[in-house]
Amino acid sequence: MISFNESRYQWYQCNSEQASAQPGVKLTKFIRKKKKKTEKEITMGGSESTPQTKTPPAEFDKSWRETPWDKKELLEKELKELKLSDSKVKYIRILLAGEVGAGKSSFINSVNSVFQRRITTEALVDNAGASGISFTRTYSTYYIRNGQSVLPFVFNDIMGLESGESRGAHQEDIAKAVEGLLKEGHNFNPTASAKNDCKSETNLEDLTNCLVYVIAADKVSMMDDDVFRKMRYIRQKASSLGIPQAVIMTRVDEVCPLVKENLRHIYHSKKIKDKMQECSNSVGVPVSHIFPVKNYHEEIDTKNDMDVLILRALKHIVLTADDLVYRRKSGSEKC
Ligand SMILES: Nc1nc2c(ncn2[C@@H]2O[C@H](COP(=O)(O)OP(=O)(O)OP(=O)(O)O)[C@@H](O)[C@H]2O)c(=O)[nH]1
Ligand SMILES: [Mg+2]
Repeated sequence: MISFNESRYQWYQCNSEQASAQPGVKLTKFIRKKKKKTEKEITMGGSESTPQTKTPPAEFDKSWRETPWDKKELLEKELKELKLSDSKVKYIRILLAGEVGAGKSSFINSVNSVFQRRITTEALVDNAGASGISFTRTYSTYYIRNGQSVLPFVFNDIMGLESGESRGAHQEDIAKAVEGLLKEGHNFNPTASAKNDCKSETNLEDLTNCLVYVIAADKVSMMDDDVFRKMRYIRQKASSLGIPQAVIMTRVDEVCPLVKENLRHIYHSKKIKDKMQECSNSVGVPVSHIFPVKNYHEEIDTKNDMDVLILRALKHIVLTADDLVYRRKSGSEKC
């Protein structure tokens, strides 16, 4: 049996086509109109038997986070022209960690696709959810091309985390990667940590500047405690080194039909906000550092709204990472 709340949410979902054709102000009007009608039904004892209490709406009237939908070019320009705080640092290194099939490799491809303005698949992707075994097995650095040069930030893709001691990436290996001690090309072995593939000391180029947890919105509720325990272990390591952290919440299209129809509803969707809160509670990263995105996964051309969400997230990540570059530079100057 479905509850009144559920049936009402489904009702909104069913009407999402009508709403999605009219984002922004029109969406607000649409919700208000439907809300009035439903409230009237409640007071008149209309369509449902005798509900006594008002239920909160499934969508927010107003977008709760400003999003520069029409400023893609500006975001892109800011990132392309970014000057790092320390001229000795060539790249900001962004390490992606998360459960198997969360969309880590897809996020790297999506960022690259935004800048190339075409769909790219350098980091190989698989429908890992089906097998439950990580498709990415090697520790690799991905550069983002900008014409003949490369942009000043790179991504490190790693094997996904799984529950169980001898499954998925070893938490110690990821901790080593956070410290910049894991050798490029390391092949992850779930049953043994990477002692032989570790450097004894790190250099400026290899240090991680931002740790990004990639979490799938449609899977966060089902994630095993063991995976969160491993994430917290890595988080402790990163925090002890002062490394900033953020969450990329992928697969938003899989949890909210309104968002699937039109990405501009993302910060109107209560479901998406609930999922962001769930990520925050589970990993410990505040909601202000959580960015919902839809990765390129079935498209054949890039799209403005997908690009804007990806670039907005990336800008936050790169700028907080550059703060660390600045702190490290000022720290070494004082020594
Ligand atoms: N619908 C949807 N599917 C996505 C999204 N992001 C990734 N996927 C799909 O999710 C599956 C897993 O994506 P990957 O990028 O391989 O995930 P991963 O975290 O790199 O996985 P491992 O390397 O196996 O640990 C693929 O089938 C992707 O196409 C998204 O935003 N929306
Ligand atoms: Mg992968």
